[in-house]
Amino acid sequence: MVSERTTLVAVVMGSDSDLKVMDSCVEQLREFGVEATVRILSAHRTPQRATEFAETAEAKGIKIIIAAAGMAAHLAGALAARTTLPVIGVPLVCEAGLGGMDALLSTVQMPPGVPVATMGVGKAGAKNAAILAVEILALEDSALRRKLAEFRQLQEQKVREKDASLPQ
Ligand code: RP5
Repeated sequence: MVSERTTLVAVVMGSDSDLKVMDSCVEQLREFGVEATVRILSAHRTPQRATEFAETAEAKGIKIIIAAAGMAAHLAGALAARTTLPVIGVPLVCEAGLGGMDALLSTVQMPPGVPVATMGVGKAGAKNAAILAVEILALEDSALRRKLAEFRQLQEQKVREKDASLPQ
């Protein structure tokens, strides 16, 4: 993982307890050759640091922020309030929480004017956040567009192989 250097994507999470799920986001980005800045910042526990990060991200060259949190997951929305960079939210399941529904609603139900592109809960959402970030970057990067096409082909091939392996 990369901390605080010029990267196009930042992966921010509310706690180190989120790392075990968000590692799959960072790894998925890496599979496309995209290294991420990774930060632990909390909308509630480190509000000033989170604000400072959002307000300076664009000047540091970051193009997309992926923000993940559990419970009352206000991190993605709080960052989105302080930048016009696209923010992708990943709601996470937390043991002390309500099975992810708490984080999902806290992340997705943004008021009009401040969008957060909210993914599904947990690991699937973490991986999709990475893929969506790559799709956004690919709008201006033909090499990434080719990698996305290959990724889709490989994914299709795997399912076809599983289908073919079933007893007829
Ligand atoms: C959220 O609270 C974090 O994103 C995490 O999912 C949850 C619990 O945090 P810890 O108590 O494990 O630090 O802010």
